[in-house]
Amino acid sequence: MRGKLFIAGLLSLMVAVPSFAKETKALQVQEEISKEKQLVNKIYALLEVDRISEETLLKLVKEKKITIAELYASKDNQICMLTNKFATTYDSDKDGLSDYDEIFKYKTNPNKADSDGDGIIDSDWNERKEYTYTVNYKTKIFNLYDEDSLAMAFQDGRVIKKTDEYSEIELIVYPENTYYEYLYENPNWKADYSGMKTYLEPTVLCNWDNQMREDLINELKQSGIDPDQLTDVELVKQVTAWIEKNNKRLFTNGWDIFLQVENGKVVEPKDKKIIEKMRKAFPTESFQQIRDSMILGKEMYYNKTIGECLGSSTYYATIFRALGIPTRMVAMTPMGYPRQIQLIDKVQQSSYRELLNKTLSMPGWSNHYHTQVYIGNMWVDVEYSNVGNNFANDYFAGYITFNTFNDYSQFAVLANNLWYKHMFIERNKNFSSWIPYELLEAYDLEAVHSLS
Ligand SMILES: [Ca+2]
Ligand SMILES: [Ca+2]
Ligand SMILES: [Ca+2]
Repeated sequence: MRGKLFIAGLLSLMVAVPSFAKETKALQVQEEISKEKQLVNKIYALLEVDRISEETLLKLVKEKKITIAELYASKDNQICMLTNKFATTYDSDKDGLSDYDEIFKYKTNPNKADSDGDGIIDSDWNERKEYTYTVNYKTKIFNLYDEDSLAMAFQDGRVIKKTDEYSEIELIVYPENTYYEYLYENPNWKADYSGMKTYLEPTVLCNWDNQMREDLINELKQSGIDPDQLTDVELVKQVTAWIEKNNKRLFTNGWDIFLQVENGKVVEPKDKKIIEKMRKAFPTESFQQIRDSMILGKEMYYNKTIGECLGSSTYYATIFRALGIPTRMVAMTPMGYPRQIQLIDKVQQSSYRELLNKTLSMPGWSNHYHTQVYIGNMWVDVEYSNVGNNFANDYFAGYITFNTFNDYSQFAVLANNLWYKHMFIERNKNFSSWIPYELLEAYDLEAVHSLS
């Protein structure tokens, strides 16, 4: 698929008015294509069997006949898609960083445990920052995070202090990562992912059923989207665009973050402040109407409405799980708030500082939810119809990814206990404002080496 794109690009260059620069560029493109082709040929020549598979590729890597970096450099959809299955956990040089992360996130050498030869291993917290630009910060948050979720495509995180009431965490953001530069497509996704039941089965909020699945597939087919004919990547791209086009997004005033679940059902809020928030957005509707238009996935689907970020991620998860694409939800929070803006003066790169300025300037308390879908044999962030979003962009730069969950009802308990209490009942003295997060320090670092 990529090969074809490259050839199309080359043809358009060749018919254009010839100039030295264009010829040079065309030559480079041609060289790249032949390098990719040579790698594909090399990989197939090394195979002892006819069929290429995860196992045959991994065997070649283990026998050191080929490297994972070379497998990706082939840019061949099938080879790369199968490589995704093991490269995110396989560590060729045993330095504690996966090959995938070294190639696409840290830009260190995936085949050398100590890339710069200074005696310190690549996985060292500071050493891993030497081959790419990073933004570093320390933030104080409530204990709503999951430590494993702090390491994401564009971020690393570690807890530096934990008390019963709050934690201080240290984050490294890698804005120049190329994690999702190419999304490799799995045509056999339905069978391959069917075992990932945790991320497919209906939950309290993502409450799809067989009838809904049938109706959804019929409706998609009428719009020219046939899930049986598309790869996982194509399906997600087309369905996200379809969702955004066909649903009315509702303003929630943030009451949904504090939703209450009893015996597996979303119940009417009893708290005055939450009712007040809810009524500001929906002055006359019944609770059932409100719940069905912005909280529950199946009901949103039939009502053709969608909530804000939380309702949207629930909706996306409901739709994709019904179709057989494993989906999970992700929670983010800003690193600080407007009165802390002077703390980002230490970020030297002006373009990134401006991005952080936008995040921190947003008044009041803020948070964000999005989804991750399993496509091309890996978890990929989806922000509305932006498939493969890296979040180091002009809106989410400075947001911390801190938790991943299967259904918001699991997380709502924590939100009610910790956030709500601090914001509305009794302020926790460890925080200097009613906002439940606080920036402590921020600075950036340029790469000191480059892999050439
Ligand atoms: Ca490694
Ligand atoms: Ca390494
Ligand atoms: Ca080193």
